[in-house]
Amino acid sequence: MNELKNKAIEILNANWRDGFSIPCEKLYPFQWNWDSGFIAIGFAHFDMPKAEEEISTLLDAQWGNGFIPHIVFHTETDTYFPGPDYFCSELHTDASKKYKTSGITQPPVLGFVLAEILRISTDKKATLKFIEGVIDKVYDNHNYFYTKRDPQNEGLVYIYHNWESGTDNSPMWDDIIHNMDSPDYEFERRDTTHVDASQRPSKREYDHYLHILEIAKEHNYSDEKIAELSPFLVQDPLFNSMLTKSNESLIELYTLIGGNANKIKQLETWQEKAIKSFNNKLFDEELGAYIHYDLRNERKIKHISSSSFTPLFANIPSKERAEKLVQTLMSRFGNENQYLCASFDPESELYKPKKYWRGPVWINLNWILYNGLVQYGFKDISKRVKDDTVELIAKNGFYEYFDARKEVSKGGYGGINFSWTASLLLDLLNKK
Ligand code: 2M8
Repeated sequence: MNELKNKAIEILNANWRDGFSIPCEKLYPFQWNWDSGFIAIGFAHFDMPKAEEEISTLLDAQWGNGFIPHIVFHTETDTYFPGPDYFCSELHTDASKKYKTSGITQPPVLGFVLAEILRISTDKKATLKFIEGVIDKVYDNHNYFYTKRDPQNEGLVYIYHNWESGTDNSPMWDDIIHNMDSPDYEFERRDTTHVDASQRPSKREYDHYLHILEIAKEHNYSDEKIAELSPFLVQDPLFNSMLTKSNESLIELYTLIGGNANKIKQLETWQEKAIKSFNNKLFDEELGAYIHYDLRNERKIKHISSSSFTPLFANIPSKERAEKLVQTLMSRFGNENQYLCASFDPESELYKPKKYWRGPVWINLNWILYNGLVQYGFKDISKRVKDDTVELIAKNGFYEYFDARKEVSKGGYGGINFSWTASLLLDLLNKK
């Protein structure tokens, strides 16, 4: 175990740049939003100043309206597409003046990341002081989501791009994406020069991804116009679980800090509405799981993925519903020949065990699942998620994603020495 821990620390140190971390060499050369949150949790175990700097640097790129971009382009390099010249964040009047950024966001993890680093900290007073200095920015981000991304005032926010979900090419998006009449754009991909193209999204899929961005750019990233016109408008249970968990953490942290009654009240109002709508709208009795909702076409997306179980982490289901959810998890994903947890339903014909978010196991989703299961008292299954996670990494290395099939001997794919794989393994190994 110590060997694995040391390797994880070595990777995090190697991926550290001046004030932030890259997800991994070559493939992802900038700072990514939710990666940074997960990375900070790892650093908190051995280098708290870096954990704090990671978070501060990301928040430094926050836009005037509270929006936090999914990529901060700190350095000049043309090894990633789409880069700063494609995104043109300056089109939005509130965009960061200090950094070039993307114009889409990612799952809002920072609220619970602050609570996690406080849990890990051996100097709670100092860490709470740091949190006091940044917490309002995270609150402003939540305020952005609830005021700009919830057109029907439901307590559930939408994402307008599959890259905002973090689960980029999940089969969840297939119907929406393939019904789009996107142009055949000319552009030079960089990802497929770094990793096996068969594990990454196709050229046609990238056309669709760019098409959604073209519409947003045409309207200077206006939230109102995007809500009106974007062909992709989805309420995602993973994204909303991260926001809901972060609400819970912000309430806890503001209470510890003291003197923020109005903000706590507002967070409680958002939280109450979110949990209610989550359970009324996003739980599908027939599937026995939380689902994605296509807000543009007003219809449920009837598939199950690892995202379907993330509401456990945000304390959304009742005890009874949690039982049902876990039964679904184990009957579909928990076969003895499979590691937990495939990113897409292994029983679906759309499942692809080697292809990015269409099947492989991802360590950040396992970490979320593990913590959710622990919260609800599912001891044996949470232990299995942890053991499977450790085994996958010990057997294959610190990859970006992993084959869920146990019979595959070399099952690590995508980028190598991947930051959140290292960081979250470190956290899991340090947990009782
Ligand atoms: C992947 O996404 C980026 C776009 O944001 C890409 O494919 O180029 C996803 O796995 C995403 O969740 C992750 O944050 C990012 C960096 O690790 O890579």
